[in-house]
Amino acid sequence: MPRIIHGADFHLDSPFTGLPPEKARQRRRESRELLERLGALAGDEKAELVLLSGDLFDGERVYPETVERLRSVLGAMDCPVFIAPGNHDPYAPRSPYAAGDWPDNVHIFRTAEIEAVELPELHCVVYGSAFTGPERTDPALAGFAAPADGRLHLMCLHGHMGAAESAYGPLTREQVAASGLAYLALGHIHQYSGVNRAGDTAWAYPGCPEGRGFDELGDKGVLAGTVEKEGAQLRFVPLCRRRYHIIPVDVTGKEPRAALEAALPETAAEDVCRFVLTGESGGADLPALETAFAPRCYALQLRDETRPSEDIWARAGEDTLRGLFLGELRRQYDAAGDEAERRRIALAVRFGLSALDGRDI
Ligand SMILES: [Mn+2]
Repeated sequence: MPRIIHGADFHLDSPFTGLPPEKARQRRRESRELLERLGALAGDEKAELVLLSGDLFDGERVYPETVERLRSVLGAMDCPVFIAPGNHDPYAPRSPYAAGDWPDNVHIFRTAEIEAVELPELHCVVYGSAFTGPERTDPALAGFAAPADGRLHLMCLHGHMGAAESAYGPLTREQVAASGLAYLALGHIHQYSGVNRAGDTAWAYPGCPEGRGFDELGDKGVLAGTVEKEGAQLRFVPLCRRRYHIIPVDVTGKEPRAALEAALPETAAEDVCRFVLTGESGGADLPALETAFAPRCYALQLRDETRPSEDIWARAGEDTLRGLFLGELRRQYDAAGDEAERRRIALAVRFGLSALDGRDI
């Protein structure tokens, strides 16, 4: 019943293009610090096996100090470590995996063909295979079946579960169910999948341990726990330095500033927050909100997706320039084909009314 840690998709040296350059640099630095947190976790958990399922690097651009740090953190772990390269860090003659000296306890799978490594002290066999280029369309698990020999059979793999036609390591539930594995440690999907079962085989994606954009939200981390033939007792352990949040804020009948204040996450100062104003409003002053809340968040985005409150149209019937303007835009608003167009028209109403009132827009 080995104690394991399963991680994947570190994407070290990601460019963090969604942030200002200085913050992007800081985020790259911080994402390397993830490795120290992983090393500490392996110690705390007394891990007997660490499975890393690919995409540890983000692509061609890998800084030498990042590789050095990965080597030294993994080498300091008191247990075998397995790496199954993925589509962003394929095993190739020029990849960091092929260069320099990797510590003795680190095993890197190098071929598309499945390799087995026996760990007699754990009564266990760890299998794995590698992407050797940015795509792989061969079904790695097709025809694979670990023997029912009383040992615990685990596999570390980068691949796309439930996608028979994927260009990123197609895997089907049927193949997993027929694998004879106790646990299939997957990488590729950046969202934690929960621990699932196909037949007698447990499988999971831990997701990436650090969000890099608004498509990678909330807590991110790795899995830790034990694996036995009867199943995997793994828990999600957050390891991320910062989180991305998309926070809808309904401002109907509220003062936007107070509504935002109430919706501010506890960890906002550490996190990247996007507030999306929804509901009905007479128009929120985004620059003022930005000034008020930017210092409260590590990074802040504001989106106004509110619709005009009913009273904004109140004078649409008037026989004045304002009445004509509102009447025409109300007609367009009601005929609009989608939400984006309605938002555009709502914005035009606000600008128009401000101009008619001589207010600053
Ligand atoms: Mn990935």
